[in-house]
Amino acid sequence: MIRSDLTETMERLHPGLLGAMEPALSPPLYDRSGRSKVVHIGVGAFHRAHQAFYFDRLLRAGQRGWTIVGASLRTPKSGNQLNPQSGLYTLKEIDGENTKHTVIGSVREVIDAFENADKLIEAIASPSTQLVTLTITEKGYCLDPSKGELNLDHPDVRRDLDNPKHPVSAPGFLVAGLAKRKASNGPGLTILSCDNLPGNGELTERAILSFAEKLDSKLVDWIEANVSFPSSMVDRITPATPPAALETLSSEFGILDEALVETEPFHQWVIEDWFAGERPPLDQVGVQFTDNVAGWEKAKLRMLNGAHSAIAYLGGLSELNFVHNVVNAPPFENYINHLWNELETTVPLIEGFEPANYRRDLLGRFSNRALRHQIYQIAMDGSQKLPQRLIEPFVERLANARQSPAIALAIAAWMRWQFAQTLNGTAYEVQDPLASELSQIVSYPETDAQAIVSGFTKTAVFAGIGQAHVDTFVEHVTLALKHIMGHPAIHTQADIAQLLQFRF
Ligand code: CS2
Repeated sequence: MIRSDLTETMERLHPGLLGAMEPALSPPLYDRSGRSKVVHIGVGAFHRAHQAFYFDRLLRAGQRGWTIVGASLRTPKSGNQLNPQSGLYTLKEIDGENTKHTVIGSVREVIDAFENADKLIEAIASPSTQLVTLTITEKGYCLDPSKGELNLDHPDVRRDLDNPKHPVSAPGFLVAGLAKRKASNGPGLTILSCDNLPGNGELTERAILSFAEKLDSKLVDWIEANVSFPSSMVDRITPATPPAALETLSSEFGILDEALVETEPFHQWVIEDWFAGERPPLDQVGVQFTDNVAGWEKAKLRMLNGAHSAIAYLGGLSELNFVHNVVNAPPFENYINHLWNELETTVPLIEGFEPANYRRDLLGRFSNRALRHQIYQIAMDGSQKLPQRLIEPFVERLANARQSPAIALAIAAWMRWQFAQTLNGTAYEVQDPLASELSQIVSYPETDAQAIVSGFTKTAVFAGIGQAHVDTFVEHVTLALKHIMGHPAIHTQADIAQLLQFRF
């Protein structure tokens, strides 16, 4: 909540302030008018720190039209933050004492698609739209997480297939927009997923085509001929904005910005070079276009996100609360290095990717204490994240006769997380689309680690393991889960060291 005296006394950020704005806020002084070439679904903190930041750079470099019409599918929150500010917001890059402010101008407006579905469908169909970008989180694709295919039994998908003109899901909106674009003989379009899923372009394409197939085979042909789905690797650590950050900005600059986002200085975007619409010249502002994005995706999903999830569950069970607390605890630094030794063997060779430097930089990024990145935020939706981050590398190593105690410990920690109680007995809520199914598994007799692990392996989360490896998987993860379940409360660094001291 923002303090009410601020909302009453401070002037809300709006375009009229830009002309006289302090240079320290780097106001966007370019032309924001005209039709937008980009539609973006999911205008949360990550989009504002990443894609919208790159498009702002492009506009500052003099490229016209690459403004963004945003849309939110579920809640009016981002529209309420951004629309009264005509889409303007401050991006604050922070690391230690260093801070850099930029008022971003690339977002023009946010459509509340829950209330106004037609407006988003029209924006996708509009001939001026060249690119639709997505940050809808892993669960927004309505996939079966183990198969990577559209889950036709997903309640939102079923609802949208019965009601294709009034969708609620992202696949439903995309297909409705494409159907309208086809009906008006619109030009080609690029749909670019920016979520942390491997082969995110291919997954999106398959999901859209299988949705469209249920409605109209001619639409499938049109999509195949006119729409491209490049994969992309996106990276920038961006926590949810704490309310205190709004107060700091108000006291420093005298403006109220309800859409403020704090992020780290680092940013990276690698995009597969496959565009059906006009290609934004993002290479001018640091984006890498490539024919082979898969290697980069794997490297980032396993080394960064895999370590993030391990930090979240093991650190969460130890009540360390923030990522920087976890990596600054010496036993954890040691554990993360073991984890990376294991994960690194599953990352392909990529030109420009130096594992040793990448690991060093990651440790530096994780220890950014100014970011105050809550591990609870990373722990959310684990059922959608674990397969690509930790389970696949574990199984790939098993196939090469390699054991992975550090990965096993992280997977077991995720299972222990479903108990909804830390090792010290503090209760929390597990936020996950499968939370209720998962909570039934941990209500097995609590002492029976093997029954719990076997129960989990029967869920969709673990369906990718394959018959050949399931027994070894259960055996190894059971040992790790027993180790965690037998662990006493955490009071000291020595307790943490003991928790992380796990070998087969
Ligand atoms: C994190 C990511 O919340 C999570 O699951 O691992 O959001 C991570 O911070 C980003 O992928 C960094 O680019």
